[in-house]
Amino acid sequence: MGILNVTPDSFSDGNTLYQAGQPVAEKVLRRAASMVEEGAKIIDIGGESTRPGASDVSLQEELDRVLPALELIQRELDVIVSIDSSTPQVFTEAARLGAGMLNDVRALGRDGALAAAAATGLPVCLMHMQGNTPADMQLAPHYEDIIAEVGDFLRQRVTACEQAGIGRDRLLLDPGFGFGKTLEHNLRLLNQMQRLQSLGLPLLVGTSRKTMIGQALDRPVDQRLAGGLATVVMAVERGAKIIRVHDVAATVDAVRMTEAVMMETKGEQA
Ligand code: 9MG
Repeated sequence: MGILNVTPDSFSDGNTLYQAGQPVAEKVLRRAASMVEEGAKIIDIGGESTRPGASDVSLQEELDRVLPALELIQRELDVIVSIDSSTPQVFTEAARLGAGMLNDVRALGRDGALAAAAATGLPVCLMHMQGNTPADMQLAPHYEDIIAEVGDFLRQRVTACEQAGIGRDRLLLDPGFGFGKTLEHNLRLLNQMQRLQSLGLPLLVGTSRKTMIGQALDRPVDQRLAGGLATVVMAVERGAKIIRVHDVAATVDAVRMTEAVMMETKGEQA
């Protein structure tokens, strides 16, 4: 899954895709096309910054950022478009324009989100975040057993989805690296992520260029690729099925190599 941020304040890839209140069409298309060429099967378009401390975006602004980019990519490229949003009206409009998936860092927790997502008929990724919003999530994250607590939260959200008419066959789960978690929490979460496989749903993971890599290696955001690839290898080995990244080509190689080694082990046992 390649990341396409159409926000003025993306923490990791600058603001090059968005100027003067609207996505810059040629840049959006060029970035999306190059990620597809490099092997991305899904493009995740986001119009709300979810970095720690980011402020809210209005509904109209989010629609103005996301929908033109979605329409353009739908028209020009053969790829599944995921919509990174927590906003019911964005779900509805994006589904109408042909989006293939919803990716919600608030796990459909906003008012009306469960019903709106259910009505789209689309697959949904439910992500764990401690704290209610990106604005407050890093204030004082605390866990007794992070894997158990992330697992409990995701299990509850799956139940809420099922009650709202979103079947398990439409759900993916994400432990939410960096969302209400310290470095130690993120390291423990990655180290023991295989325990989340017991939830019985596909796992999606996003660590690309995140602060956890910067903190562990003391690297600025533009020097986190090697650290990020290490986390990708570990996540795939622990059961991740979709990896959300900025650097698609390098990640595809890392995933393919990891899978080649994993398949060899399976062959030996057969
Ligand atoms: C939007 N967004 C930013 N980070 C993310 C992550 O780790 N997972 C998912 N699903 N979405 C994310």
